[in-house]
Amino acid sequence: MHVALLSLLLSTGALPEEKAVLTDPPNVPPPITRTTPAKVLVELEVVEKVMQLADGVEYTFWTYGGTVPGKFIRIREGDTVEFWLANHPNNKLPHNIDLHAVTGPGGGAASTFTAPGHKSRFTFKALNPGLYVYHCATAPVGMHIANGMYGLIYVQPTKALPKVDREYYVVQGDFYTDADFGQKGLQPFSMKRAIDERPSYVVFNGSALSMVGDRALKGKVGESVRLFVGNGGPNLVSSFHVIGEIFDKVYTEGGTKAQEHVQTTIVPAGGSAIVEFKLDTDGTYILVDHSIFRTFNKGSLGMMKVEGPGKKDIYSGKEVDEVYLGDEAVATSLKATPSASAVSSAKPDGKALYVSSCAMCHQAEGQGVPGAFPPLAKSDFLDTLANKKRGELVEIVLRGKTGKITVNGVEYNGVMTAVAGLDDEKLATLLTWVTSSMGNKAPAFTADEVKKLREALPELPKPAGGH
Ligand code: HEC
Ligand SMILES: [Cu+2]
Repeated sequence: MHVALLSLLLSTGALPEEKAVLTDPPNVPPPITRTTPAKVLVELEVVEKVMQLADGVEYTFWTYGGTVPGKFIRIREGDTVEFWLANHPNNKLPHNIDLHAVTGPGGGAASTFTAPGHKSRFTFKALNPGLYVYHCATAPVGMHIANGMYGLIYVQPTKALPKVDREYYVVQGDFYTDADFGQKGLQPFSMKRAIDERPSYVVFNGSALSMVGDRALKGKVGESVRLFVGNGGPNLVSSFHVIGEIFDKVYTEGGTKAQEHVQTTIVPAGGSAIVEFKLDTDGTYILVDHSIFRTFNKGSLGMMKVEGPGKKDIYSGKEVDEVYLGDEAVATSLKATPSASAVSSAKPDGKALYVSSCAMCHQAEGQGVPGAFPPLAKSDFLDTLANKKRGELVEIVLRGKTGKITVNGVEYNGVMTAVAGLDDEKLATLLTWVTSSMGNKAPAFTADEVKKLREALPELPKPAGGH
């Protein structure tokens, strides 16, 4: 660049601009090699979607970028970050982001509060190096985090850590469904279990299957590995351990000082750790939360497959197996995958429609969430609709509802977005179920009736121009 122009840029403080590389778990963006600060553009999109929580178990996750954890963000100490949060128009709820790497109120939460179909921007300067959690902080906060709204942002120190052969991204999270571990089908979130801190699933990278079989992390004998480990919680503290490895170094709590020769490191909810180890010999190494029932009964199990040549002087493998007649020897064997109690519950009926279209807000038993989502169970408001204003009930589902309402003596003022994907037949089945269960009572809906009620709805005003 022309010298005069360069000095002009420097004197006005203009930083070179670049777009951050974002990656899905278990991948980490490449190390940053520049040696001076930059203005970095980060664009993150919130996507609400159904994915596998365990074998045959589905769950409606709320994500940053379509994965749990959300995209890994890598920036450098001293960078200025222009941060965009987009909320996909098909989403049902507003969201925001609190990045623990941000110095400033709420970590960006208030500045990024974004409705579906909108995007927001704020800018921050990364003052402190380290590995930080980010998460949603929209009410009910616990519910947004429990549904998978977290990820890691690494602020690479000005003096970067030594280069390693492989870097991976692993984040633990606890999940709360009504049914216990392994119940097949789409499982709704349970507010009760979340408040009681009684998860049915504790998993790495959003699924009991995220790092097993073909998806196991890979390595080769002789290589060095760095894991960027986080814990989204919302509730549990992780005792992170790799069976068969010793961490040569742990940057505890995601800071910049290292402890050496560590077996198990604590990763607090909303916290992190950077662990490093060398792959000295071959085999399969198992990533676990050493609160071990979580691993064998709730899914917190990942694998790293390390390919040979093995080093017999470091680990021999089994050398002898002969008969021994001592006192009762108790053999225990570790199972490689959590056992799923396969109880099928695929019911293409009103209840299933309720679970997939309404329960994420109104909750599995229709009990609602205080201060956010009104109850549908024994709702006097719903009773009036179902028995006297059936057209309005159809309208609420098809067009959503906002504004102050009183349900069973309690006031709500929230936003229910329109529920998509229901034809007349499905809507009739759904409404029949909602209005005749959960303590409610009303005549059944037929597809014919729903069709008539729908056609009688007043024309929708044309949506206002784009934003
Ligand atoms: C994205 C969250 C969300 C989803 C999904 C949702 N609702 Fe709602 N619902 C709300 C909110 C918030 C209100 C309160 C709106 C207000 O304050 O005006 C509400 C209000 C209602 C009401 C009136 C109040 C009451 O409790 O009786 C009914 C009836 C209702 N919803 C039915 C449903 C049905 C049926 C479905 C599924 C087809 C559904 N909702 C899906 C959030 C949701
Ligand atoms: Cu959110």
